[in-house]
Parts: sequence; structure tokens; C-alpha cells
Amino acid sequence: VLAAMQAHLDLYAAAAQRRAEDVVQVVGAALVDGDRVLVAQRGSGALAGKWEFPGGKVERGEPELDALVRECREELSVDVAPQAFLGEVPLPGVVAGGPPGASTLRVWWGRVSAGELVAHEHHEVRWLTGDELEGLDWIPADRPLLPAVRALLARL
Ligand code: 9L3
Ligand code: MG
Repeated sequence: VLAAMQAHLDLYAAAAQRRAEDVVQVVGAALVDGDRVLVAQRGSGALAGKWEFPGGKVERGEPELDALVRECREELSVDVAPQAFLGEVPLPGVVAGGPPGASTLRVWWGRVSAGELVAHEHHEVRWLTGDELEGLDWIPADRPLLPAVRALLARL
């Protein structure tokens, strides 16, 4: 009986581990310059036309901030210096492109440290003040992060 119970527990642990590895995490960057933050309009896919903080999926085993820096290079041609964690929102796995489950969008603020900004994937990018953020047609996931971004811009 004990052996059967142990086998059951092993199976259960293996399944949980697999789920944890399959979950897709997403990072976003609120890039700040003076009293403005960079916002980007998605160019293609299901969320085309919606505004977001640029970023993307963390690769398996990749440190989160490495992913943030990589995504900003890929999407915007700039090097960024992450400054601090701003906030996170739950993101259904089906939205993040992974299996159903607990994905998260985690947003950091940072600064452009080098490079000339080019929108490679986005339809448009804009540098906006805190007051201009609410009026955009945001991805639902990003909107709850706006108060934190506005508070940041107000105290910098
Ligand atoms: N997503 C939501 N808000 C964001 C970002 C960068 C991403 N600020 C969602 C959109 C996609 C998924 O996460 O469903 C993966 O993002 P991407 O790799 O398509 O940019
Ligand atoms: Mg992206």
C-alpha cells in the first residue's frame, strides 16, 4: 500500500513540475524619459491595434530581466537599463500563448541606455505623459498597471 502511495505522489510531483515549466511568463517595460513613458501599439495578431508596454515571453530558464532587455532590443532596437519592478497582473496562459494556467505579466520600469528607437514589430510607438495614458485602447492586462506608471512619472 505504501509503495502504491509513493508512486502516486511521484506522478503527482512530476505533473506539477511539468505544469510549472510549461507556464509562459511575460515581461513588459515601462521606458521612461523625463516626464514621459513609451507606449506601443501592437502591429499584428489577435491584439493588433491595442496599446501595451513593450515586451514579451520569458524563455524557459531565462532570467526575467534578460528577457526584458532582449525583447526591447528585438522590438525597439534599444538597450535598456531596468530600474525597478512596477507591478504584475495575472495573464491567462491562453492569452500569453501557453497552456491554460497561471501566467503573469510583470512590468518593470527602465530607461533607454543606448540606441536609436525603431519600432520593428509595433504599428506605432509614442512617448506620453501620465495624463495621456488612460485614453488609449489598452490590452486589458496592461490597464491595471497604469496607476503605478502614473505614480512613478509623478514622483520622478
Ligand atoms: N502581453 C500583454 N501585455 C504586454 C505584453 C508585452 C504582452 N505588455 C501579452 C500579449 C501576448 C503575450 O503577452 O498574448 C506575449 O506577448 P508577445 O510576445 O506577443 O509580445
Ligand atoms: Mg512583444
